[in-house]
Amino acid sequence: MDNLAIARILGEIADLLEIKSDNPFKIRAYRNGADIAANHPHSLVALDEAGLREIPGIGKDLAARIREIAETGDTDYHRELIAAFPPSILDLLHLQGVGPKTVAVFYRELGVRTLEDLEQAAATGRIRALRGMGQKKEALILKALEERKRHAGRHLLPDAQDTARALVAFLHERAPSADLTPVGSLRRGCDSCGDLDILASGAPSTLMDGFVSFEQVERVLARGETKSSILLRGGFQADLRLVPLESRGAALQYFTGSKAHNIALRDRAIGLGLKLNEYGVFRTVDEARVAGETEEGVYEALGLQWTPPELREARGEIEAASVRRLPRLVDLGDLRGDLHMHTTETDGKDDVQAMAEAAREAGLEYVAITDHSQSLAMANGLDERRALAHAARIRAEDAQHGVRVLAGIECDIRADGTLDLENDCLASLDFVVASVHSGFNQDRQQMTDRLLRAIDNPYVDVIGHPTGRRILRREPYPVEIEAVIDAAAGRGVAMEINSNPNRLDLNDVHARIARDRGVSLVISSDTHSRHGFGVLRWGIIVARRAWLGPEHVLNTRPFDEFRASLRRNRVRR
Ligand code: DGT
Ligand code: CA
Ligand code: CA
Ligand code: ZN
Repeated sequence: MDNLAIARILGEIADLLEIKSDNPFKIRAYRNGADIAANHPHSLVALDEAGLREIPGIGKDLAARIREIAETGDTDYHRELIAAFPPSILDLLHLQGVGPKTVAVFYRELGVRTLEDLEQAAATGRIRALRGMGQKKEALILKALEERKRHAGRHLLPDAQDTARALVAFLHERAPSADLTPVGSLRRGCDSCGDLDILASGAPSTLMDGFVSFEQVERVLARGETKSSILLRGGFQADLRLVPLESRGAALQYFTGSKAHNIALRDRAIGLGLKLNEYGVFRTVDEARVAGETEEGVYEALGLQWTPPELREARGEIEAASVRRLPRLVDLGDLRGDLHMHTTETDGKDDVQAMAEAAREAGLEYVAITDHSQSLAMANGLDERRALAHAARIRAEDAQHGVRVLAGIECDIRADGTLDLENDCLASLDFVVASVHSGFNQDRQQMTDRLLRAIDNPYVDVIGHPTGRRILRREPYPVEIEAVIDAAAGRGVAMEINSNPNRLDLNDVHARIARDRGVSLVISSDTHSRHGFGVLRWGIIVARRAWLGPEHVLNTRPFDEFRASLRRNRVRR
C-alpha cells in the first residue's frame, strides 16, 4: 500500500461525500488528507497513529482511517459510501468538466447512474433543462463522453514503456531464466497503447502467482494457467501469457500483431499449404511442425524476411519482405543534429551553453537553437531586435563545446499565414522552423492556406509540429495535410517529426506520405531543458514506423552537408 493508493481512497471518500452533499468541512478534511498523502515524502504505512497525527492537517479521524487502510487495504467508511451509490457513479466523476457537485445533480434530479444514462440524458435534452446547466454544458458533456470513448484506457507510449519495464523487472526477479518480452502495440511503437501485453517463455507456472501479486495491482481481472490479466493503479491493464520455449517465436509474432498484419500473414500461410498460429507454423497435410522456436524462423517459413515490429501494420511490409526489399530503417545512432530547442531566452530552462554541452553529451554533432518569436508573448517570444541579439550570442558559442551551434528561430505562423518576424530578420538567421501555435479554430481551408503561405516564404526551412495534435488530449487542427506535403515538396521545405511524446507530429502515416512525395523530414526534440534530448528516441520510432531510412532525414547528414542542403543555402541551378 503506497501513499498514492491511500490518497486515492481518501479522495474518493471526499468525492462521494460531495455527491451526497455532506458536511463541507468533512469534505474538505478528506480532500486535504488526500493531498497530504499524495505529496508526503515518506511512506505513511510505516507510521502509527501518533506519528500520523504529527503531520500538519491530519487529525484523529483521518489518522485512524489511514491506519485502517494501511492494515486492511481499505476502510469500512469508504465501503459504506460506495455501497450507498451505484458503483458506476465514480466513472462519471472522471469525465472532463464534471465534478462531484454536477454528478450529485445528475444523480438526484435525473437518476443518472452510469455513463450510458448520462449520454441518454444529454442526447434527449434533459441536461439543458436543469437549473444552471444550459445547452452549452450539455454539448460539453456530449463531447467529453465522445472523447472518453475514443481515448478510454489508452496511454502515452513512454508511460506504457515505464510501466512495462517495472513489471518485467518484477517478473524477472521471480523467474531469472525466463525470457520476458513486452509485445503488442508497445513493441510496435504505437504512439498510444491500450493494454500492456507481456510474453514469458521458459518460465515456471508459478510466475502467474508473482504476476497477480505485483505491488501496483489494483484488481486481478482473470487468473489462469497460461494467461492472466490485471488492472494496475494508474489505469493500466496488463496481460501475461506463458508459452513453452518451442513456441516462443510463434507467440512473439502472434502477440506483437498488429491484427491486420497477422491476418495477412495467416492468409499467406494458407496459400503456402501451411497453418500459422501462436504455437508455430505447421504443414496442413500432416500437421508437421516447420517453425515456431524463433520469430525469424516463422517469417522464414513463410518465405519472408524478418520484419521489424514497427512495420507490422499491413502497409505493404509483407509484399516488401517477400522480395527481400524491406527498408533499412533509421536508428537513434544515425542522428547527428537536433534542430528544435528552447533556452532561457524564451521559455526554456537552460542557456545556450548548457544546451550545447548537453547535446554533445547526448552524442550530437550540431544543434539549432530555435526560441519562440514575439507573438508567443506568454513564452516571452523574441521580436526582431532580440532575435538578432540572441543570434549573435548563439554564434559566439558555436564550436566552443564540441558541437556546431546554429542561430535559429521557431517563428510563429500568424493567422493569415505571414510569419511573425520580418524577412530581413529571418534571412539573417541560420535556420527557421515555422509553426502554428494559436488560432486553432480556423476551418480546413483557412488552415491549409495559412500553411501553404508559410511554405511560400523563402526563409522557412522546416514546418514544425505540422498538425498541432496533442496525443489523447487535442485532435489535430483541420488541415489538408497532403496539400501541405505537396507544397513542401515543391518548395524544398522539410517537415518535422516533433519527438515530444505528447505530440509525435507528423505522425507515422503522414511522415510516410511526405517521404513518398520527396519531402525531407527532420527529427527534433523541441526540448525546453538540457535534460530533454532523450525524447529523440520517440521521434525515431515514428520515423521507423514511417519507413524512413537515414537518407530521408536531414539531421542524419554531416554538418556541412546538412547546411548545404537547406533551402536557403542550396546552390540554385
Ligand atoms: P492496443 O492494446 O489497443 O494498444 O493494441 P494491441 O495491438 O496491443 O492489441 P491487443 O492487446 O488487443 O492484442 C495484442 C496482439 O495480439 C495484437 O496486436 C495481435 C494479437 N491478437 C489479438 N487478438 C487477435 C485476433 O483476434 N486475431 C489475430 N490474428 N491476432 C490477434
Ligand atoms: Ca495491447
Ligand atoms: Ca492485450
Ligand atoms: Zn512549437
